Amino acid sequence: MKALLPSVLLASAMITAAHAESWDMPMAYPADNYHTKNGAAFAEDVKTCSGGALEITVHPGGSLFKGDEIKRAVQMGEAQIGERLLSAHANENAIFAYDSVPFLASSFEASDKLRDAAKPVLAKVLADQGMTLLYSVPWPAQGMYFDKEINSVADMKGIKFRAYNATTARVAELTGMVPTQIEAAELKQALATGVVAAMISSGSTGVDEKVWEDMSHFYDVKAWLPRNTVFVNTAALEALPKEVQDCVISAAETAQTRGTAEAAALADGFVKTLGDNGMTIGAPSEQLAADLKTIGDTMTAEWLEKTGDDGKAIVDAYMAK
Ligand code: PCA
Repeated sequence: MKALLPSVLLASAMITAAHAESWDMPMAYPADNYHTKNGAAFAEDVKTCSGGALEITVHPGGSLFKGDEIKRAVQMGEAQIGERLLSAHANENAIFAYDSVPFLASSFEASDKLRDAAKPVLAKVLADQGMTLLYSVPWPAQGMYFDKEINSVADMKGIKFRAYNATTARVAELTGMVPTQIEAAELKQALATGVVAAMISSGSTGVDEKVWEDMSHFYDVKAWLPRNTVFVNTAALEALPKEVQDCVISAAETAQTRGTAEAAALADGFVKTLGDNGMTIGAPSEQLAADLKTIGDTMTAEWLEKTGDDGKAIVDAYMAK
């Protein structure tokens, strides 16, 4: 009888392996971006803590679903889990732009507080769409890129501007620029062909896309820190054994901490790399800073108006932290 035991164990291990779940995790940014590497590390952690019962395959660079398709794909269960810049879906629900309210939270520390303040509302909005919020990681503070010196909003008139969400498109409108929404995966091409000549983004994306080949000036205005958010189809999560669900949740917590630390550690180096490659790096002129502050105030009021009680709850909870 005793001798049978190991083979029984072996058989049950084989059954587990045979029933290993495979999930696809579409991501929109390049494989060597820290968000994507963090997602890959999360997938590794899940494999380990689930004892191989759940394998997550990361698909970087919009290769499985393009950035603007990822949220819907997860909602529909075409992918079980995914990462998305949720603020790009603010036209559907302005709450998704909580991380892009100009000058509300413009340091990593403030951004973490805002994330925690927004968590209950954001989790509910996603839950109502059949998705579970797992973790989010900030981009470094957003600066403005141009192909010439800019000292005021008046200097921006007519510039073709790459937007990545409704907030950036609104900045363009309020500054007299002409916005076109373009995913990071298509950004290089759009710059090279002159479709756009300016944008708001972090040093991270500037370095990923070697934007010094097409733009010359970076103004570190620290407008906000947008986030990439990882969420899972709730039915897919709940179909897992309880211990595997717990493993996903705890690996997500680890990923959020690791990714946030990584973003903070890398931020200054990205801006330095822009300079090393010939870009002029500067703080905005007094006039430009004042102009942007006025625009920021307008946009904050617009966001609060659109989001009503939910937006107010987020800002109140944030201010109380
Ligand atoms: N990079 C992303 C979003 C914000 C950022 O810093 C992008 O430009 O698409």
